[in-house]
Amino acid sequence: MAARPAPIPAALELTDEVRAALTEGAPVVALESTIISHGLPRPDNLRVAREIEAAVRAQGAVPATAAVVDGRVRIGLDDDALAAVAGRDDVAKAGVRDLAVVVARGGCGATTVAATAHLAALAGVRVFATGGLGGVHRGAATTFDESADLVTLARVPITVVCAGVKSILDIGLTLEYLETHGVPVIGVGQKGFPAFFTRESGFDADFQCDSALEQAAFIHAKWALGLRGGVVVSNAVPAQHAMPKEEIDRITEQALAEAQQGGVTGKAVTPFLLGRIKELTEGRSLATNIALVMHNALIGAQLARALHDLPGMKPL
Ligand code: PSU
Ligand code: MN
Repeated sequence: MAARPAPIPAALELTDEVRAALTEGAPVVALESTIISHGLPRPDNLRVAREIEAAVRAQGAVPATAAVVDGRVRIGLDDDALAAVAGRDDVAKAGVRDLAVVVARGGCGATTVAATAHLAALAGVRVFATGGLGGVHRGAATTFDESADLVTLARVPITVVCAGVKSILDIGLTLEYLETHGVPVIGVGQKGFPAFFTRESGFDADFQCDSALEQAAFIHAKWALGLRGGVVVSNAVPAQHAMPKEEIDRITEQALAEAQQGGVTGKAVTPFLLGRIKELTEGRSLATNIALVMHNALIGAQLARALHDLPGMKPL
C-alpha cells in the first residue's frame, strides 16, 4: 500500500497538475529556476525551460519547476510564471538563506539547487533534475566557501540528478564533503564522476547503477534503513555534446583568476564564474549545457516512474 502523502504546507502554491500528481502519488520531477534566470541566456532560456518540462512529460512524469514569483513560493509554473522568471530583471538568485527575505518582501527569486531541493521535498517531491550541483570552492580551506547545496542535500530526502559539478570547484573536496555527510553519489552508465562539460573529472562516483530500477531500489533501501537526507545521481553529458577538456580547463583557470583579482565573494562567486565561462567559450558551452540538462530531465523522469512503481515505497 502506498504511504499516505504528508499534508502540503500552505506556504507553497502548487499548480493543479502538481497537486493532483502528489496527492495521487504519481511521478513528479522538480526543476530549479536559477538555471532559467541566471544560467542560460535570453531568449534561449524560456524555450529551454519549456523543452525541459516537455522532456519530463514525454516520460510520463509531471514537471514541477520551483520559483518565488511576487512573494509566492510556486511549485510548478504556468507559462506566465515561467516567462516571468525567464524575462524579468528583478529575479534574484535565491538560495536557502535568501528564501525567507524574498517571500517577506514580495519579491521574485530563482531557486538554487539547495532552495529547490528544500521546497520540493517539503511538497513531497522525491526526484529533482538539474544541470550542475554547487560544491566546495577551490581555496575553501581559507575562504570557507562551500555551497549550501551540499549541506541541504545532507538533510533533505530528495534525489538530485545532475551532470556532476563544474571544475570551477574543488571536485575532490566536494565528494569528501558528501561522503562525510552520508550523501551517496551514484554514477549512471559509468563509474567516473562527471565534471559537467566533460564526462570525466578524474574522480569516481561511489556506486554505479545504470537502470532506473536499480537507482530506485538503492534509494528505497536507503530510506528503509532510516538514513535521512539526499542522494546524488551523476549523469554524464552525452559524449557527442561534451566539450574538449583542455579548452574548459584553460577558461576555468582564467575565470578563477579574474574572480580573485576582482575580489568577488559570497553568493556572487558562482554566477560570476559561470558567466565568464559562458562569455569565454563564446556561447559554445550553451549547446553542452542544454544537452546535459535535457538528459538529466529524462533520467530524472524515468527514476521518478521507477520509484513510483516500487511496492512499499515509503519515503522518510
Ligand atoms: N553550478 C552550475 N550551474 C548552476 C549553478 C551551479 O554548473 O546553475 C547554480 C545552481 O543554482 C546552484 C548554485 O545551486 O549555482 C550554487 O551557488 P552557490 O555556489 O552560491 O551555492
Ligand atoms: Mn558560496
